[in-house]
Amino acid sequence: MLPVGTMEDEEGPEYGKPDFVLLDQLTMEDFMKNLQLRFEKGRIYTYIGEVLVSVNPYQELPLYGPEAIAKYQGRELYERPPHLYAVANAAYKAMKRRSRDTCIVISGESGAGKTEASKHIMQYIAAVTNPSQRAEVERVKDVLLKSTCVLEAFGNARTNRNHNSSRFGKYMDINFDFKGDPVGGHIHSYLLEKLLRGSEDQELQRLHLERNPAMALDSDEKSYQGVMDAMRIIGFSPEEVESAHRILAAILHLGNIEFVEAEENGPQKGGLAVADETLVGYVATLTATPRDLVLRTLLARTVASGGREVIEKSHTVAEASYARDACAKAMYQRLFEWVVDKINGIMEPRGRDPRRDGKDTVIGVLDIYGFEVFPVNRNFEQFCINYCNEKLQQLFIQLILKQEQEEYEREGIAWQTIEYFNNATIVELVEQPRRGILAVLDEACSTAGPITDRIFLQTLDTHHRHHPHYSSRQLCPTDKTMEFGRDFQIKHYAGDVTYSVEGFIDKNRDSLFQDFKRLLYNSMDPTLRAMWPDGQQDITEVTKRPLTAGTLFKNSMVALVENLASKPWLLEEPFYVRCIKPNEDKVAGRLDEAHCRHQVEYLGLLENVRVRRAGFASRQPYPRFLLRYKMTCEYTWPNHLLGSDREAVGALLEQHGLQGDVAFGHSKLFIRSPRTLVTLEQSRARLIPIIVLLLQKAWRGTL
Ligand code: AD9
Ligand code: MG
Repeated sequence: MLPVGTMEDEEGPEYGKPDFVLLDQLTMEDFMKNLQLRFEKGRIYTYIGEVLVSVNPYQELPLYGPEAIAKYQGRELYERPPHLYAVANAAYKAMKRRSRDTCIVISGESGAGKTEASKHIMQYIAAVTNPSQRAEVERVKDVLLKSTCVLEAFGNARTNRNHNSSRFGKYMDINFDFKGDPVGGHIHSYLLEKLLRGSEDQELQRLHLERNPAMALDSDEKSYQGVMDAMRIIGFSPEEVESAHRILAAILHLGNIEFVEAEENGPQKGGLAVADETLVGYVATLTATPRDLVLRTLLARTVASGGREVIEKSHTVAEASYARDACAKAMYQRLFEWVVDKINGIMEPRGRDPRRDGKDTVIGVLDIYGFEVFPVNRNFEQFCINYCNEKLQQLFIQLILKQEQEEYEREGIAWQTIEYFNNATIVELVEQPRRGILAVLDEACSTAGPITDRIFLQTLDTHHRHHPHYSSRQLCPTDKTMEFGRDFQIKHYAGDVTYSVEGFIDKNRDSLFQDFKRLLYNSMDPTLRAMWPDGQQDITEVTKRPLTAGTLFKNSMVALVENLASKPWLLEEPFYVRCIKPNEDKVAGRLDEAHCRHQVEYLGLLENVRVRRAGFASRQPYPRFLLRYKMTCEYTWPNHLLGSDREAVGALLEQHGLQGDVAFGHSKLFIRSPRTLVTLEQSRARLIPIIVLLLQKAWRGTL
């Protein structure tokens, strides 16, 4: 267990360096030593400039709560020991100061503490806003906090890497008014795995829906009830909560339905039958649909056979099982999306008029599923998760390593280039048009006639036989970790992962027969019906082939990264939390050196420190710098008479004795250490009350 440090503790030398930038020497050994030392003393947070490195303690530490929050409120980043609250506070202040959108990106592998971090950030923001207790703002804050619990109930699962693993990515925008109070929010969700599948009993237990046909609808289980209560408090109507409950139960019973070949001389005359028809009855009741229609939809599908003629085609046992699973998954997905939409509706900023209220600004918090390497179960969803992490790593590289260095060059600042591994080539391998893995997969899915996973794999092999990050048993016959004709491997930035292609095509195609959609659209339950607008379509209507799961996922990732990259924090203040998982066993207080070293390596943290050390904590265009600090210098207040803004900035810094800590770019000032900014900020803070007083006097004098 870790010693329990208190917030009072100063950052003395015995706690190591609070910022890796301050290390005397920068080797992997020094980095790890500092990380370890701090961790052992209960200091799980350390900066790299404004990037926060966080190690999951796997135990409750007294670092959070109102008292701790008060210590960070309104402070500068470096005034207190490193903390998530400091980052939340810095992002919040940056947004208020500039009236511009900002964003906090939380990354790290599965179980590293991303979701917990995002909750602490939300708690901080909720605690420091709305001092005047406006009812509407209180309502929004309440929904923001409570929605997490509801979304987790629907969207998290127990994996062997994390007992509360996010199976959906979440990008949450919080809207603030000009006072800096939250007035609304919006969640973008990236659901990945449709959880309730035949074998995943644990998921069902999580929702306390046991595989028991006699399951009572009014389950009295506490946490399940807690979720339903939270839904009501947030603003779901009792009917909606009831519907959600029924839909979950229906999905469960649906998943239990088994198919058998009917007896030759039975009523089905040798066709397909369900093993236990009571389950069909449950599903029908719970979905408010006709029982015989449910049965028919399970056993056969309608196909248009030219013109307007429609015929019914009986399933085989395998087809029926596949269709049943597809339906259960789709119902779950629609339910989840409906929950998210509903929360978004409730959090939508109300009655706001930009002319009267000014424009809202936004803080985005990104918490997405972390990189995963499992010994088994290396499936399509994991492939998507890991691709997502490649995209985010790419963004990090772009922002922190590449653009930063490019800007120094552009601004004419002397600079020694720092090498780093750029994962762009892996992102390409996955998403490149035509040859990329997703494109080849789509191609395989659109081919008429039987196409096997094996052919898909062969095509990949042909396209990528020379790719340095791609391999398969065919291409590398000696590598026994892969199986012939089944596996391929990607050398991800975070490690090698072997994927089995089994099921890739099915999961990507993700097709659900129109009959199910129609069945659910015709439900008497208005909530369920509303989830299936596409069930309205007639079978004879020419339908476009829906986008594949892989393409939908890729599009959402591209949109996400574009959205993040469009925020103005881009170069000025990237707020990043890099989470590290200390050991594989989820035990408190143990930091496995090799395990962490690997994460430090692939997260590019050492390179991050190097760029940071060689570089500058802050940069600002000259006019903006002057606007903020001109009152701290007699040559620049109220306006300077010097030749250029650049000269004026020079004079100002000289007066403070800070000229040694900066470099003058073509259009921007680069400030090396954050302390310089703190000094300037303090000087400004001292002067503002005096200036306000003077202005008030002057104003009265002229009256
Ligand atoms: V995944 O990619 O969604 O599978 P996360 O989100 O990175 O993963 P999560 O935040 O869920 O991980 O953390 C995993 C567990 O570590 C939590 O359930 C807590 O038990 C534990 N944890 C994480 N952070 C903290 C912390 N700051 N203090 C105490 C923590 N425990
Ligand atoms: Mg998570």
